[in-house]
Amino acid sequence: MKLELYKFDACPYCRRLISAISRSGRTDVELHDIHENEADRRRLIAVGGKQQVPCLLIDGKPMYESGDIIAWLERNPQK
Ligand SMILES: N[C@@H](CCC(=O)N[C@@H](CS)C(=O)NCC(=O)O)C(=O)O
Repeated sequence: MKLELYKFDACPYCRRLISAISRSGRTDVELHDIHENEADRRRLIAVGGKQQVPCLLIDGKPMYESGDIIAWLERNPQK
């Protein structure tokens, strides 16, 4: 399963989420900073329909809302 997290550093929701990922020890979430990479910003809008972060692409399918993302990651631990 491919997991791609779209974020930017100043976003408090992103920071909370990335801390949770780090604490969990999982290493399967690829990070994409939309303030550092214009292609990533465009892809987020193209796939998700809006620029809001954090957004987790789960095999290319967007999930917004940090609380929902944290809950999904907890339900789907790294294999
Ligand atoms: N309820 C959302 C809030 C996310 C949010 O407000 N993200 C801000 C950045 S901190 C955002 O992407 N705003 C739109 C923008 O910057 O264009 C969550 O918990 O994920």
